[in-house]
Amino acid sequence: MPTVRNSSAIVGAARKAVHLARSPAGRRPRPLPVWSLLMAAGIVAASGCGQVERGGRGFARAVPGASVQVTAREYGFTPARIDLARAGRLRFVVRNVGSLPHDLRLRDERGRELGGTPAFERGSRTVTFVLRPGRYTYYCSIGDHEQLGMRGVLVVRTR
Ligand SMILES: [Cu+2]
Repeated sequence: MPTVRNSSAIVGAARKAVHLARSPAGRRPRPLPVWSLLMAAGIVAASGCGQVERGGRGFARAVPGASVQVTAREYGFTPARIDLARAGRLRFVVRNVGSLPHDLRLRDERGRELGGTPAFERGSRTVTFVLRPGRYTYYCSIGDHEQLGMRGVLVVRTR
């Protein structure tokens, strides 16, 4: 977490310096290149106080015909794993709680695209799949979001 420590306030009577250090421009961290965000993500996730985390969390069980609520954010889906008891229909209700546009798309284990939601910025979108047994990946197709953690595993059981 970038913080501004104002040592000049302690050292001197330099009121002007204090003012400068406390100005909004001084406080606001500059935009970071992607590599440093990646590095920071690990630290932030460990300290548990950040908005940028890498990867999703949680696990959900569903039965055919059910809806599963999935939240999308930078950068992960929650739950990050879904278990469908057997083949059938599954509806994703995807809520974007992040600050960037996201989508949720699905591919099978051969990498075939099975569709998904459009990219959206606020609120929810739904998408329904009719699924055979197997292992699927749901992911965000925007930019490098998948590599940053927006990926989950859906397993459809045989029985
Ligand atoms: Cu995304």
